[in-house]
Amino acid sequence: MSAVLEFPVKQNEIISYNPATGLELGRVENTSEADVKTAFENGSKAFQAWRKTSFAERKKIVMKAREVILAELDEIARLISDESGKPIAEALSAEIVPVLDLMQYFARNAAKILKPEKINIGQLGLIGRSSKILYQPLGVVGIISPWNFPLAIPLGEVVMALMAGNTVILKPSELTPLVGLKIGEIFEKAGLSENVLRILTGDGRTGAALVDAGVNKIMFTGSVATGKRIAENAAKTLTPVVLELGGKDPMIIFGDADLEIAASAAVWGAFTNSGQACSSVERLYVEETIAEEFTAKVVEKTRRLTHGFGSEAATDVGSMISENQLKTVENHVADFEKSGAKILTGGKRKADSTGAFFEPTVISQAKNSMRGMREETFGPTLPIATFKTEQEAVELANDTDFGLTASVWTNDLAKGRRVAENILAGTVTVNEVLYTHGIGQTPWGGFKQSGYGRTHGKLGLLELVAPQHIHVNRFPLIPNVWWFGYSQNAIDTFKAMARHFSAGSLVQTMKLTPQMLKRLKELRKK
Ligand code: TXE
Repeated sequence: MSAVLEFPVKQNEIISYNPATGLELGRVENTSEADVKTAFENGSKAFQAWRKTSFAERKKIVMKAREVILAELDEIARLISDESGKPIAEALSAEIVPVLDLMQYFARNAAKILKPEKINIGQLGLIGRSSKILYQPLGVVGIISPWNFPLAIPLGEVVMALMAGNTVILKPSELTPLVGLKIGEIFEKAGLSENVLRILTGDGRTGAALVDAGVNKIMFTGSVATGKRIAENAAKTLTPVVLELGGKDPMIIFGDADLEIAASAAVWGAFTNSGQACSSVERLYVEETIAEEFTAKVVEKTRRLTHGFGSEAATDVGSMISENQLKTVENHVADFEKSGAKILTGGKRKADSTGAFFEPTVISQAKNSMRGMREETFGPTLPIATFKTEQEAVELANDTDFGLTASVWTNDLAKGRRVAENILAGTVTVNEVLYTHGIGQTPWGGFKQSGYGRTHGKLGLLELVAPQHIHVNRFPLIPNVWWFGYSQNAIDTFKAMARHFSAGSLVQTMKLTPQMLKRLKELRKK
């Protein structure tokens, strides 16, 4: 790893390393504030033409981009693996497969989801008024993305923003800039002009400049601390933001669950992507009666995992993203030990490794008071605690500042649903774990410190448009009864309206007719 730490970094360039080997993969620009501003101006100009394109034209480009990805499948999977450390298998299963599905879904369905919508305005509709909502594109959308899913997270958001008629500036993580640039290349090959989608590589300063540039929306995925900073800066220009800020996601295992399946799910949910997923299992609560049997299965399955280079086909768990990230995991594990928890397997950096490899680690006797049960670890640890009752399980799960996802395991689906509805998290799965970011059709986002706003699904697409209400009076021949010319008669009319018109019933409204006619006669004289 010394190459990573000792290499001289120039201010205006960023070096991308393979975290498994410490070797340099390439160098990219650390984009300056001035260049961010220019990119924003170009994006704003390009928006004027892009907003007028039809859904069919946008769909054609997105579907072409899918073909480019499919044609370069191996190369793209390898690049993701090299730059992030994750196994090639996961670059395919957790990034490329779901994002290809998201692309076809929004390419085919954005027009339907964003179709102008007529609103039932009740009694006013009977007197010639009509209302509808148009979903207007916002302008330039700024996407600031992390390194843990360097393709799927930004590409999904890029596609949704483009389909909604926006132009986009994407600032990928400084740890995975080459995958970010690849997204630009894919769309360039699909025939999209550079100013409709611009990739600006850079570090946090480039991200901050994008927030300040005047973009019309920021879509951010990353840490709570950076999310708060972005929200604060965006407030100065009233730039709306969507914040996806990670989690401390609980998994609850009831005694009636299939223990073999639940144990496999826990191991995958905690260690896939080396535990660096915002919906990773970060806390596991198992019913006391089965805790011993379940934990033994988890430990056995964890010991069978192949830990190594992501480039090798049989690797289950690859390297972490960086030395910094690994240190957080080391600190949390040390704190677990110090506070009385037991390390059952793993617990240390992989011996003789060239990169940021931390062994998949199972911990028992964890308590909610411990640091590793409260702060996001974002690494390959699975701390296990026990509970006695359903109520206690819910209380333990909700005892956190975060609320991104949670999972409940039981063969009693009524109990599963009941518990799910009592957990404060944006997504709760029953007998499933972690993977729903991969369902592009469903909303993604959190409660509490996990952020606000949604990505994915209809709700995510609606974040990328401005709802515009168009109201029309088709018979502008008579004045409205509530216009000027107030009098006792007007007041009597408004009282009658309060009683009858506002009741939301046609029969009630009809009772108003004589009073209305009296008021209209009065208005005609004024
Ligand atoms: O995140 P940052 P980091 C969590 C996880 C991890 C921690 C730190 O716990 O350990 O965050 O990771 C850009 N204005 N998650 O340091 O700093 C930055 O360049 C504008 C959870 O990587 O939040 C990068 O593109 N932008 C998570 C992006 O923000 C700024 C995924 C994320 O970086 C900026 C990743 C600024 N002032 C980490 N400063 C999830 N929700 O899935 C930085 N950036």
